Amino acid sequence: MDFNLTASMMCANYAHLADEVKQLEDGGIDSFHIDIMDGRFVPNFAMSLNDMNYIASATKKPLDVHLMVEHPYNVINLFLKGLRPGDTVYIHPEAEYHPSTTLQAIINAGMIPGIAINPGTSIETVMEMLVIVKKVLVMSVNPGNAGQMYLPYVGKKVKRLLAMKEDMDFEIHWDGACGADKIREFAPKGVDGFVLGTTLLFGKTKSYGEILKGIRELKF
Ligand code: S6P
Ligand code: MG
Repeated sequence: MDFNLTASMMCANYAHLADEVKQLEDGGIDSFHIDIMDGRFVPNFAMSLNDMNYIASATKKPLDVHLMVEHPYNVINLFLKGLRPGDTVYIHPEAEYHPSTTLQAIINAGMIPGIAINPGTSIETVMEMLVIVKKVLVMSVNPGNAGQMYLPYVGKKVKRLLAMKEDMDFEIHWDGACGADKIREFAPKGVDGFVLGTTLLFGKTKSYGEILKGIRELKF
C-alpha cells in the first residue's frame, strides 16, 4: 500500500539537527514536515524561516511547510524563496482575508498548494478551496503543539473528505497524534500521507529506520 510518511521536525532534537535529518533520510522518510508558528495564530513558537532554510539545504527530499501564521500572504515570499519546485505549502484559510490569493501565489511559484483544516473548521467553509489545492492537511489535534490527544470527531470529517477526493482531485494528509492504529485504519481507506511526531517516531528507543520499516510492514 502506497502512503507518504513525513517527519514533524518540530519534534526533532535540535542539538543534533544535521544528524536527525540524515538519520531520517537514511531510515526512509519520504518528506520533512516544517511547522512554522508566529505566536499569534497559535499560542506557540515552533520553527521559523531559518530552520526551514537549513533543512532545505540539508536534504533533497520534499519539504511540507505548514504555515500556522496570521495573514501568510504578508510573508509568503520569504518562504517561497527558500523552497524548491515540488515542495508543499499549507496555509490555514482562517488566518487569511483572501486565502485563494495566497494559494495562487504558491502555485505561481511552482509549489504544491495546500490547506490545513483545523478540528473545529467544517468542510463547507473551505469547499471552493478544495478545487484549487492539491493537498488537504487534516488536523486531528488543535494546532500549536506536539504530543496532544487525538480528537475523535475528526475521523468523520476525514471520511467525508475521502468521498470527495477523487472528484475534486486532492490528496489527504493526516496531522496530529498519528499512531499505527490511525495508519492501519485510514491508509486502506485512501489517506495519502501521515505526519509522524512524538506519538510514533520521535523520542523512542528504536531507531528511525526501525520504526519506519515497522510502519511499512504493517498488515492491513
Ligand atoms: C501541531 C503541528 C503538528 C505536530 C504533530 C506532532 O500544531 O502542526 O505537525 O507537530 O502533530 O505529532 P504528535 O504525534 O506529537 O501529535
Ligand atoms: Mg503540522
